Amino acid sequence: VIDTRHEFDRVAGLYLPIAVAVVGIVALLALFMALRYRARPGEADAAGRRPSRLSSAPKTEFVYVALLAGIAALLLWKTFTVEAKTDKVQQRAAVTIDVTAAKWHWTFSYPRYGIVQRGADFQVPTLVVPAGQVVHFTLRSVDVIHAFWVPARRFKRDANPAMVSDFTLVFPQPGFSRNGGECSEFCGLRHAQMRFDVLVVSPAAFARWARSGGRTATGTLGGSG
Ligand SMILES: [Cu+2]
Repeated sequence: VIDTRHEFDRVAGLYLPIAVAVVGIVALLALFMALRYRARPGEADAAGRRPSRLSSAPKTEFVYVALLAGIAALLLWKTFTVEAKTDKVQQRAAVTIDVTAAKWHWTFSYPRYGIVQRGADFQVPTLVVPAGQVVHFTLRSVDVIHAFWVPARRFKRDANPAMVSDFTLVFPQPGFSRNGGECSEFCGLRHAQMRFDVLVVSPAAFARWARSGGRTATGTLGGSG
């Protein structure tokens, strides 16, 4: 099973120190140049000297270009590898959830259990999933482009009216997250209210809830918080 949060955090963990190092090196060099080579009053022309416009250090420059190209290649390779890994739809999902986005609410339906968690304007639905198991999602939109976003999973996917999108996610730990999901593609007036709660429960509790046709109150399922 692929933990999207772990995967994306690892990539971010690679980018961050490199970004900090680049900013630091550039800032220090700029400061050093400004201080070391600043024009001193009367210095240049009085002695008949002009600052040289010729500067070349082919070896240093080659090393530095090769280093930058190497870093860029590494980041691209890591990014695309992780993207490919997390985009791969995993087989043998424990449950399939059909997600429908509309202005401005979400609907989660569990076709195998006949359960529909329907949101409405000003009413946030709950996405209920079993912990530690592969959850298969199909994602569609009935009107404009929305985006399904679960920040805790570091996962975001567009909901496009012209096509159905397939993906799998794993939610490792039981727990309840108020407004744990939201629309991340501006979709009109009440875009900001287009959210959903995320309830991750043990597989046993999920099975109980599913068998009850979703009638078990979600508050009793044991997602803490
Ligand atoms: Cu939206």
